[in-house]
Amino acid sequence: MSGFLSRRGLLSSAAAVGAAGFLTPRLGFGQFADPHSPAAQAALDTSAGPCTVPQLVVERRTIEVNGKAASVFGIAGPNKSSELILEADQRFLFELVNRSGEPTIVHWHGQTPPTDQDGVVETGYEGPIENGESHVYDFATRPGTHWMHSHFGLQEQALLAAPMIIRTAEDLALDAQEVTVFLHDFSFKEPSELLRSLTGDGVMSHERAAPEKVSRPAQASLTNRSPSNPASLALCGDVVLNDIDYDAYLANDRTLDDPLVVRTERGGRVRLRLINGASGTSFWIGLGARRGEVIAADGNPVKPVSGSRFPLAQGQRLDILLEVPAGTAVPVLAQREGERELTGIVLASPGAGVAKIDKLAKEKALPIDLSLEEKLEAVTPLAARKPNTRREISLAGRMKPFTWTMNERTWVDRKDIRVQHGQRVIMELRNDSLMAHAMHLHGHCFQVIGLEDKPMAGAVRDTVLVPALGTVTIAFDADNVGRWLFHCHNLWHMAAGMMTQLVYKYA
Ligand SMILES: [Cu+2]
Repeated sequence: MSGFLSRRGLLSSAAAVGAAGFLTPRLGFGQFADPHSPAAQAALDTSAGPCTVPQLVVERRTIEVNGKAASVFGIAGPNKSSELILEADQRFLFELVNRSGEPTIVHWHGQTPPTDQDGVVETGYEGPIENGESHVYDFATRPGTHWMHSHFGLQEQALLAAPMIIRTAEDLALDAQEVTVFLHDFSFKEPSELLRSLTGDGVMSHERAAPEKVSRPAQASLTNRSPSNPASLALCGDVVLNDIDYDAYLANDRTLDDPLVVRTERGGRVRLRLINGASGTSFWIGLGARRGEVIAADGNPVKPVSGSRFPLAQGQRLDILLEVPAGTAVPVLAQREGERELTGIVLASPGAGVAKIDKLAKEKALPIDLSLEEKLEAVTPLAARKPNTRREISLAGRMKPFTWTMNERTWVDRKDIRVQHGQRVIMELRNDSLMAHAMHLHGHCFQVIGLEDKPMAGAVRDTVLVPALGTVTIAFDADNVGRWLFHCHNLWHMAAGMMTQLVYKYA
């Protein structure tokens, strides 16, 4: 279990240091990869005095949605902002304090910390942080647009999530105004009630019979699948896009009734940091008549790809550079796949008028797809080497009963994916179901090396869309020893079993 000292642990050791209430956070040294880290050094320094580790506080807060008050979670940083921004040379050194009123744990999505600091309970290194207690985290960061969210129960649905931006010197040299757009889906219903609406009686589906696999059409017909190919959509006539009927879609906690309006600076050059923090919704990001350049996917630089409409699955991030001409306002809109609902923000040059934006697009959006993924190319690909092992992962499941599996097993019945330290691992993710899945591997970045039957040297990222009945192949190096979760980032699919564990020890 946890190697971290909880708040209670700190207090119970207070007598030993005789300074209850003003304790230097102490760390379990054996737990940290780098004993020379500032936290480890601070803990060694008995003259350090009052607590100097900054806090991230999980708490409840009230926002307004559709004119009504809504109680949600939040993560407040040292300056009370919910957006955490660190410079690339800063370690992630925080005391995560839980004042939410219930147990929680927070995962650092996009970071590759030592396995016992991943912010999950399922792998057994950490326990839940009880209300009023805390954990201290200390690890080297990975630059880019990332986020942090609860990995406990269904709290992510109630907005226990926030942006985490790690800025590099190159980012600052871009001389672009940075604008973070954090997307979410919102319901006034309790998350447990939403899950019950899917499972029927609230009984988790892993207690049910194994799900069926859908028989896949011939591979040849899959290669031509695209939204611009209507025949391909007919092929997937029974594809399901969305599990939950939400009440609203949020961008930075706001709807288009009262969107965030950002006044542009620096000649209108903007770097959007888009984060899909929604629990069950994939979006199309639209820039209207403007075009932008994708420069990073999941925080990892890609060769620029120009466009005006970009798919963004749950958990994924995109960095987009664009110009906002003087005298204009540019809405940055996110449309729910398969539906008309919109959310977003407005970039407006100084003095430009901002018109009211309809919350419904004129037409329903198509399913999100791999049209952007197939154009992405990593600036820093994986080093060329021969793979050591190749694994096939079947993604399957169905709506009734609501059951989702990896290799025909739910989380509780899982067979761990065991590899060896130092191996180059290839994974072929085959979606044998009629819903898309946004697959997220903890603790690693992988490179997309194949879409359907087409090899490629694609983006390096941590979350990839595997469309209904599609196949995506990824490669990664087993260079971060431990037990790591691998799951669908649709919260409902994860809750209904679609999660497994990657395991390896030091060679
Ligand atoms: Cu899924």
